Parts: sequence; C-alpha cells; structure tokens
Amino acid sequence: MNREKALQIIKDKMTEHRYIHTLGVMETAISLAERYDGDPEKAEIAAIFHDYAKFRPKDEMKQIIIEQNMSKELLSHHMELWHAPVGAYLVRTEVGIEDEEVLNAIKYHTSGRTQMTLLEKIIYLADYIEPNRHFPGVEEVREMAQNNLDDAVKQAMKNTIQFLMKKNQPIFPDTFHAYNDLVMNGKKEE
Ligand code: DGI
Ligand code: FE
Ligand code: FE
Repeated sequence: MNREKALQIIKDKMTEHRYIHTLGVMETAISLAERYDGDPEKAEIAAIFHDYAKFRPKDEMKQIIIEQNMSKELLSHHMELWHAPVGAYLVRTEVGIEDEEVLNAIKYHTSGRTQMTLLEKIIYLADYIEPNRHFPGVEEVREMAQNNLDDAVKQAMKNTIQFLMKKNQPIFPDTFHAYNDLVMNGKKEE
C-alpha cells in the first residue's frame, strides 16, 4: 500500500493532533530504518497505522481483547495499553495488512516486549521521539537515537517506567520484560 492511500485511511480515524503525531512517527521511523539498516517501507506502513485504534470506544476494545483471546492481563491494566494489540488486530481485519512484522510492531508499540525485532524497536522509539513530542528527557533520547538504537530504546523505557511509578501506576508485564531484556543484553556485551 502506498503512503497516500494509507494516510487517507487513517485520517478520519483520528484527531488532527494525532494525525500530525502520526506523520512525525512516520518520518522518524523511516530515518531510523535508514540509519539502522531496517526496512524503510515496513517502517513507514507500521508507523502510519500504529495508533489506528487510539480512538475506539473502550467497550469495543474490551470486546476484541476477550473475543480474540488476547492477554487477560490487559484488562486489569490501564486502557491506554489496549489500542496497541487491538490496533494490530483491526489493521489486519479492516485494512487487510497481513505482514506479521508490521502487525507486531503495531501490537508492541506501547509496551515493548522481550526480544524485540528491529522494526519493533524502530516504531517504539519513533513514537517516543518524533518531533512533536515535548516531555522531560525526550531530547536526551533523541540524541541517543542517533548513535545507538538499543540504548535509546532502553532510555525511553526507563523514562516511561519512572513516569508511571511517579503516578503510582502499575507496570504492564511486557513493559518491564522489555526493559529487563535490554538491560541484561546490554550487560552481556560489556
Ligand atoms: O499512543 P501514544 O500516545 O502515541 O503513545 P503510546 O502508545 O506509547 O502510549 C503512551 C501511554 O501508554 C503513556 O500514557 C504511558 C502508557 N503506558 C506505557 N506503558 C505502560 C503504560 N501505562 C501503564 N499503565 N503501564 C505500562 O506498562
Ligand atoms: Fe500509541
Ligand atoms: Fe503514537
């Protein structure tokens, strides 16, 4: 699917603000793919659709999680996490994208997971550092992203976990598994 067609599909699924964010993720994901020897075309399509389900009603997302036998743990965690796996499902069923790598990059874009693929890391990081993001620590991660993909993803995860802990929010298992995995693999190389 070409960029124009993909953007046309998502445009009326989201607010103007979210659309601008998506364009930022798209540009950032493509340049990360070019820098780290990834697939820019897959990065582009995964980025365009990563927040496809962001504005689905809570009940619809809940129903999909139950009917599609997704992790039961999702329902006991913040609904902010739901749009990622539900998005991957809807992008397959409504848009017709079948590429598992692309679908997994959408599925894990909010939490991350252990053994993340290059494309999953690219989308996770692009979502965090795209130019319209303004929060404490983002500039440091942007700089790291120019030199070391894993370090940047790890720092983004650290910041997210710290942010959640400050708000006294539970950490979804995939989120800390992703963090642990990067920390342990980083150690091995030292
Ligand atoms: O959809 P976006 O806003 O572009 O970004 P996102 O899909 O990364 O979602 C970010 C939100 O998800 C942010 O408010 C933090 C939250 N989040 C990420 N990991 C966890 C989490 N929330 C909880 N409760 N637990 C997590 O592990
Ligand atoms: Fe998201
Ligand atoms: Fe996003």
